Amino acid sequence: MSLSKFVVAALAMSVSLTALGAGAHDDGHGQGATAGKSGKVSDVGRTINVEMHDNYYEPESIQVKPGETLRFVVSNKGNLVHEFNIGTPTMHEAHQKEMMMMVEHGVIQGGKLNRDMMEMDMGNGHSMKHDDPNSVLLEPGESKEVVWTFSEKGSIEFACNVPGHYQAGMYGDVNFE
Ligand SMILES: [Cu+2]
Repeated sequence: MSLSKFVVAALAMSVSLTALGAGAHDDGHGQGATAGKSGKVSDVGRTINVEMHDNYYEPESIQVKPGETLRFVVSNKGNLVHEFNIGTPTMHEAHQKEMMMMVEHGVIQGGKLNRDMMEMDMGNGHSMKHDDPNSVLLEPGESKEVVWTFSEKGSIEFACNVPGHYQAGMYGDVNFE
């Protein structure tokens, strides 16, 4: 599909998406079931500052207790768009396909994000909004918070699913005490 056709289709679809409301995507329960859930600010016990560089995180791993709620203050110190996403390896793999689409549609362009386009629907009921509670997607110089309650012990990583970044080593382990 050409870009102009995509835009027209996306505009048409966004009307119906708005009518449905964003509720279906807000809670993230479906995919967050094994990684934890969106946390309450009042439950935050610790704050962890995470720096994103090209292409690695600082710190490279974190230590948590099962059920602990953390506030992550995530800053992009690199020159490229980066993501901080908490999930299982399977979740990250699935998300990498979505991120590939975002690059193909010009939503992610190296160091820039097209936020207008992120509002649009891709034609399959998903938007490229990227507003799941377990992740933030940031341009260079941006900073945002994620408040997350971890579940029981599991195989959980924080990762950047911008195409090529995970493969370049941009992920870190969540180690349970
Ligand atoms: Cu990245």
